[in-house]
Amino acid sequence: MGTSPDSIDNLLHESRRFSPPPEFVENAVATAELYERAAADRLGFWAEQARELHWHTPFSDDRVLDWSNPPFARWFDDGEINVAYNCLDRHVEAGRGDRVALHWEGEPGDSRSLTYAELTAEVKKAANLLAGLGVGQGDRVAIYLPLIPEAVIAMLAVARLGAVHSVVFGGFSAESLRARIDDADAKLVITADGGYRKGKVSPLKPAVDAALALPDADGATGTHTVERVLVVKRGENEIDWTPGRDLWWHEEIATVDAEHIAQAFPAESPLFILYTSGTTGKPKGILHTSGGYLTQAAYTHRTLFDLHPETDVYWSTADVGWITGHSYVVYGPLANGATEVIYEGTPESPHPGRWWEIVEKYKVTILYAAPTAIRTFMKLGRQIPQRFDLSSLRLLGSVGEPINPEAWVWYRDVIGDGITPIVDTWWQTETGAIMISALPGVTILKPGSAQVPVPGISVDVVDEQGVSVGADQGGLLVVTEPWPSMARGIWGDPDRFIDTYWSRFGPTVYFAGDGARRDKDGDIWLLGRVDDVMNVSGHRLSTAEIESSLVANPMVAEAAVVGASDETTGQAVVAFVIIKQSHLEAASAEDAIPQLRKHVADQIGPIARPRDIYLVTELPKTRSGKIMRRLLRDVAEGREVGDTTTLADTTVMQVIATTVR
Ligand code: 6R9
Repeated sequence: MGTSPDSIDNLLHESRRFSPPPEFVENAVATAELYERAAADRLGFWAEQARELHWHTPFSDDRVLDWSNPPFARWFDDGEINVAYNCLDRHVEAGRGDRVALHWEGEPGDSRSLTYAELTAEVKKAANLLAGLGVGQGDRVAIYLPLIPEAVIAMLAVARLGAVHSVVFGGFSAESLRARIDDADAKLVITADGGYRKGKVSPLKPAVDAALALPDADGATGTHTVERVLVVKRGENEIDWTPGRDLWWHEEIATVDAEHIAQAFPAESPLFILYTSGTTGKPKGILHTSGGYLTQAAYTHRTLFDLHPETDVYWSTADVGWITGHSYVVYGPLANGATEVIYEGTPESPHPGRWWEIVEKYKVTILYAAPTAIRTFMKLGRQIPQRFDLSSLRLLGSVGEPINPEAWVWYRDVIGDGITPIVDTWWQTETGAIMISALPGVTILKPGSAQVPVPGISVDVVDEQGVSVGADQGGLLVVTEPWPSMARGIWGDPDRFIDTYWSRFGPTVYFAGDGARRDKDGDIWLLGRVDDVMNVSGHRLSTAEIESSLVANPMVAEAAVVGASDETTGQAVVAFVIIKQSHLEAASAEDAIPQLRKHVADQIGPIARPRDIYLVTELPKTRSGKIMRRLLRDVAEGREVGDTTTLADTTVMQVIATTVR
């Protein structure tokens, strides 16, 4: 089956354009000149970005990139660096120790702010604590924590020692946690008794106990690699204790030395492993290293979020269990000396205005969130954010999925007061940092399009043969030149790394797995994962385009589209739609469904008209906000629903399955 969505013209007829406000342009960090510099001397440009960091041992000009053994790149490889030093001590030594690094907000409303000096002191102690437990260069540490300051402290302490962290989402099951511990041979697990989610304490330590009690692949118990479990007290929930193995963080940290000198590590030292939940098969442990990763995380954070660290208050709503939490909660912002907000809980706890209350409280200026959250707020209605003072916001970001033009415009109008630029940032766990995004203050924005590669990055949209497609054509997104924050492999499985990403179009072309279209201006529109592309009577349709069309209808808050097998058309379009609160009474299901089918046919073409539309109240999503279309496809095809363990709310599928049957 073909995979590129290339057959229907004008699928996206979005013509709205937004220029940056003049005051924004005047003070913008990014300038159009960045493109020229990067194009004139790509490696020189990246070396310049890398030199914004502190190098214990500078790298040589002729060692910027070693690409002699693709796809295993080496960047700045004779340089030595300490990632945590760059995020902490450097700012304190430069006299910025009194600046707030973290404003942490707990879900129940407790809060704690740490300056750079305080955060540095905490990380030094934590590094001594971990070193005392035998953690050293190259050792793997699993982190299974809620979003509390200790999550950031633990990650930086591991990095400071040249060890490797593997952060596992607090929402993952004991089985998933154990699989990740085993794959990485972690010797230490850092967890909490529990954390707050949706107004309740959600236990974590019991899942660690259960994970470590599970039999290994050969059926044997007690064979795991974990020597110690370090437990942060947060939820105050009852937990079991294994003496000799389990240790309280607060007790141990009280006994260690406060001073710790950061050592230099080679630029290519592993920094972290992060597992991506593939649709099938064993999760992939994506490996990132130090110097190149930090270079691109910091550079993109500074330029794409227009960071003015003295005055901005930045908030990325991502959890640290997601790549966005690594690059744009921990490493990018802290390397840049930003003041940022981190929030433990869910957007609706204890009330649906919680996020906007936090924006008002901390006078957040830059907000980075996922389209799924934006659509949820659209569903609830603009009167909720309008109750809060959001006038501090001056830049908005989006990540995780294509943002439908309607959601984009709503975000700008309602949250951004009709003036803030929006950066729609495309990237992946594997790319480590943002790859495609508008430059705020430079690019004229198009709602729904991620637009242009970041200066220094080279991407293309190609057909099945790897040939660049023309204007207004769809195809597959590829990255054609190596980049500093690229994954260095899949942990323990170099062949799978090559097979998955570097074999389809040759050993130096990165296949991202996303469909994309380039419009007449050369701007890139992401069309969703290639496996989300449908083939209806030989026409290739993208789930993202039909979803955007549905969301553009005033009745619709959210939509998920899947291709279900169909005897006559090969696949048929099946849509799951959430109707906005304000339209629920007005529209009866009998009226809404035919209207929406017609709407899609009118907007895109009769071929895209959904065969079935189901009205639902929730969609199945992962904790990073991605709709799990695989599960909806199971429902649409009348199958038993598959593995739901990575869903944020595992009950959603039962509700949907009942609605449909
Ligand atoms: C950062 C992150 C990667 C996949 C990626 C793509 C989708 C992310 C997007 C986007 C369209 C954007 N994606 N950002 N699609 N526009 N701005 O999400 O990493 O969890 O590894 O997911 O997410 O499909 O391939 P990760």
